[in-house]
Formats: sequence, C-alpha cells, structure tokens
Amino acid sequence: KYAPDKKLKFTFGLWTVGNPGRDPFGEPTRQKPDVRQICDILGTAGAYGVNFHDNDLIPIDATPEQAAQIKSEFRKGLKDNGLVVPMATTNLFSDPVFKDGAFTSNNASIRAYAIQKTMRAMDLGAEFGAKIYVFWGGREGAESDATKNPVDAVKRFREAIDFLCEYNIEQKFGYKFAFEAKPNEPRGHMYFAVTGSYLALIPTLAHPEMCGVNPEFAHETMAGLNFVHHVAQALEMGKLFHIDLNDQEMGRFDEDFRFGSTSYKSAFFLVKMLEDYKYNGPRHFDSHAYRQSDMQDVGAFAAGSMRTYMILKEKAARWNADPEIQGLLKVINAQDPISKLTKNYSSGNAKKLLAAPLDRVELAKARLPYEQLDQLTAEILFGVR
Ligand code: 3MF
Ligand code: MG
Ligand code: MG
Ligand code: MG
Repeated sequence: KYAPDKKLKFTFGLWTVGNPGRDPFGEPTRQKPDVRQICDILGTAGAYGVNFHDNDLIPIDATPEQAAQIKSEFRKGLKDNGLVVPMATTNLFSDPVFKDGAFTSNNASIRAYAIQKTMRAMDLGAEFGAKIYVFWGGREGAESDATKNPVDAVKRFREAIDFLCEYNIEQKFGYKFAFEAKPNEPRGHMYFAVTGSYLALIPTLAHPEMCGVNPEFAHETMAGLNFVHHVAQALEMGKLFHIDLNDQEMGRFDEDFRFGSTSYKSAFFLVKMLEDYKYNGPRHFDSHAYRQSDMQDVGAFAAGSMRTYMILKEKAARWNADPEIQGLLKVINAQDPISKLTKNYSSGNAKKLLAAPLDRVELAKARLPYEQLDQLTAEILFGVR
C-alpha cells in the first residue's frame, strides 16, 4: 500500500546509502559498498534514481582507465535496477585544497580550480543524464572574519556561478542550478546560511532563470528555524528546483537522520505542502543510516525513508478530506468583501478603504479554534483519526 511511487521521484545519493558510518570522533563501522551494490540496494527498495558528487563516482585520483571501468559498472547497475540520475553535484569540500573555500577562497588559483572541477563534474553529470546541478558550498565560510572579506565572498561566488551558467548554455547541458544553504558545519560560519540568502542572491545573477534552490530539512532546522517556511518561500517564487529530505533535531550537530524519524509534525506539514502545491521535482533523501546499522539495516533505512513519505502523503490527503478540519478552516479563513479593496491599488480603492467601518474591537472577537484544529491534526498523525 505504501510502496514508493516512481512518479514522486524518490532519489538517494551514492554518498548517503554508501555512508560507511564514519563521524568526527570515530572510524567507519561498515564496509563502504561499491556503486554496483548501491544501485542494487536502491533497486530493491524501489527508488527512482541516484545522484552523485563527481568523486562519489570517480575517486579524485583515479586514472582514465579506472574512471572508464567505474562508469561502465555504474551504467550497468543503473540499467539493471531501472534507476536514473536526475541530479549531479561537485565535491568542493573533502580535498585539503578546499580547506578555506572553493569559489570563495582567497586564492584566485584555487577559485579557478574549483570552477574547473565543477565544469568537469558537469560533463560527468550530463553523461548520465542529470538535469539538475546542485551547489552546496561546504567550505565557503569562515571561523574568523579576520580571514576573509564576506562582501568579497558574495562577489566571488556570483562570479563563479555566472561563469558556470555560460558554460551550461554553451555546452547545451540544460542544467537547472540549485543552491543549497547551510548555517554551519563543517565551517564555523557558512556564507549563504539559509535558503533565503540564496533566494536573495539569485536576482543579482546574470542568469536568474537558470537558478533556484535545494533546501535541506536538516540545515534550517540545525539553526532552530522552521524549514517548512523556507521551502514555502522558494515554492511560491517558483524556485524550488530540488529538495533534500532528512531529519534533524534543533540546535544539534548535523544529524542527517532518516526522513520523518524525529520531527513527525514538521515532516507532515512539509509533505502536505509539497503535495498540495504539486511539487514535481525529485524528492532526494540526503541522510544516512545510524552508525550502528549493518548493510541490511541500510536497506531498511532506504525503504523506510520512502515509506514514511508515502504514509505522510496519505495522512495529508486525510487531513484535506476531513469534514471537521475543513469546517474549522472555513471558520478561521473568514472572507469579507472588503478584502477585494486591497487586492489592487487605485485611488478609488484607497478612498473606500479609508472610509471603511473596520472596528478593531469587533474584529478581535473572531474565533480562532486553533487548539481544536491542532488536536485533530495530531490525532491524524497518531493514527486514531
Ligand atoms: C551536507 C549536505 C551535502 C549536500 C551535497 C549536495 C554531502 O550537509 O547536505 O551532502 O547535500 O553536497 O547535494
Ligand atoms: Mg546536509
Ligand atoms: Mg550532512
Ligand atoms: Mg544536502
């Protein structure tokens, strides 16, 4: 009943299912699966696709022969499991060369190397049919503002993206760029800390139409913010090109938990919004199994991520169809013909509005049975309604 629906485009990263359980304090706890094994796990779980950073697929120091060999294995793994590659991205954070940034590094040669590496990774993504290109600035940031000029950082980032947009056009890749914000980790402070930072940058780019965002549940949540609201703004602007689903507790390190594993209510409202507004991009799970998991449990993690989404989708439909909830929504969204006056400005409307008998004391008496509405929501989630 809750089998993953291919139309919802559930995807995982090679780096997510392939996460070997390493953390800053401990060594890997499981063998890293190769690309073939990852495709098999995702095929078995019923995923739609798999995404990669350039170096998830091809190690940074691979020879051309090794690269060709891995690519052919991957191609076979995709085909045998009916998987596609909707998104590709660049690893601009693991190698020591990026220790103080990639596009925003103080060193112009490192900035050039980061752009070159991205061009090559765009070629690689295009080879596998990717149409969305994600930019997560893992090392774009600072621990001390003595070290880099944050105004220059914005300018340098823009310069890199403008250059890469032209490359995208010239090569006819047809990529849409999706920027992924994060407040901190691995840097003490990361530039473009929240999705809204990128939404504000986009109109200043040479090709704003090509650029949107890839918000991640964990990222705004780490900073104690309401993720659903950030996604809402991107959605309303037509800029939600991709989304990273996972879970996270507020104020903690980057946990990358299985989607819907801890914040049931936020996950529910997120799914409800994506479904209500017919988001049709990929639903990417940027998360990994617990460090305690073995490979069999990694399979359960992948299947569970999609199953939870399907369950929440059903709960959202139930919420929308619930007569009592709909009745309450009518009460709280009271419409008054006066609202027509403020839709568009005209001097006539302004005059009418100024003369309108709006009685604040009367207005404040309107009922807002929010306790009732929230309880009904909770009961749907608890499975008793
Ligand atoms: C880190 C992330 C990244 C990005 C990825 C681009 C390693 O917190 O979320 O995952 O999502 O680099 O897709
Ligand atoms: Mg993340
Ligand atoms: Mg992470
Ligand atoms: Mg992410």
